[in-house]
Amino acid sequence: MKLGQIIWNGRITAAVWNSGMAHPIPDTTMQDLIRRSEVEKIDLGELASRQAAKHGEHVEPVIPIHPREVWACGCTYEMSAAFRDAEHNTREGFYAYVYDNAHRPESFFKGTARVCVGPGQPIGIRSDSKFTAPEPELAVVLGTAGKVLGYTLANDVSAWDIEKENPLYLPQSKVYNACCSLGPVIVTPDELTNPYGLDMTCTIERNGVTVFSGAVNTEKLHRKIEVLVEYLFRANAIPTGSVLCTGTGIIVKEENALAPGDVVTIKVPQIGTLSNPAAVV
Ligand code: DO4
Ligand code: MG
Repeated sequence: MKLGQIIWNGRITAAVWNSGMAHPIPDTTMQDLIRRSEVEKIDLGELASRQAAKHGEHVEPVIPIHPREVWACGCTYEMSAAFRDAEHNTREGFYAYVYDNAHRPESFFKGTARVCVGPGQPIGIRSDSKFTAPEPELAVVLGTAGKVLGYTLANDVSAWDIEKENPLYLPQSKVYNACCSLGPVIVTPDELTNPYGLDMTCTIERNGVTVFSGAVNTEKLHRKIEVLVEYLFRANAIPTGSVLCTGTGIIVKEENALAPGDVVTIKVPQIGTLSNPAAVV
C-alpha cells in the first residue's frame, strides 16, 4: 500500500494512493494515523484503508510525513566511503573502516520536520558552500521500537566542501534549512517486500539539460536495515514517526555541484519520483 499526505480542504491530510488517485483520510495527518495504529494496535495499512474516503482525487503528494526526528546512516555503500576517503584528506581508511571493518555503523542526526521539504519544494544550498550535492537514499519510517512502517525516498542534501574541510564540520554540512527532502509516498512492507533489490536513479537538470545522472541498486547497501535500526535505538529512545535515511550509493562530481535552479530527481519505480529544485538558503 502507498500512503502519503495531500493538501485537502486546505489542510495537510493523510491519504491512500490507489491507481494514481489519492483517497483522503479526513482530519488526519500521517503522524495521527501512525499514533492511532500504535495505540489501537492495528496495522498501519489496514487502518489507513479502513479510514480512507471511497472517492479518489488526482492531486500531487506533499511531504508524506512531518517526521519527529530524521536520522541518517553514512558509508553504507562502498561508493560513498571510497569517495570520502579519496577526497577528504582525512586519516587513510577513516570511512572504509566504518563501511567494512566496524560493527558499529555511522549514524547522525539530520534534523526534525523543520528542515524537511516534500516533492517540488526547494532543497537548500547553504550560502557558505560551493559544493553542495544531493545524496539519494532509501529511507524508512519508524514505529515503536524501530518497527519499519514503510519505505520512502530521501535526499540527504549535504555541503560536501564543508564536510571535507574537517570531519568535525559534519553537522554543519548536514543540518541546515531545507537539507532533507522526503517523498513522494510511503510504501508499506507488505507491498515492498525486498528493500535490497531496488533500482535507484538520480539526475540533476540545469536549464532543461541533464548535467548529471547516476544509478545504484540497493543490493549494494552493505548493512541490513534492521542492523542500522538496532544501533540507532541503542540508548536512544527515537520517537515513533521518525525517519532513518540509509545512506547514499550515488556520488556527484564536483563539476556538478548544485546551483540555484537545478532540479534533482530521484526515482525508484516501486516508490515513485522525488523531484526538487535547488535554492540558496
Ligand atoms: O560521513 C559522512 C556522511 C555519509 C553519508 O551521508 C552517506 O554515506 O550517505
Ligand atoms: Mg547521506
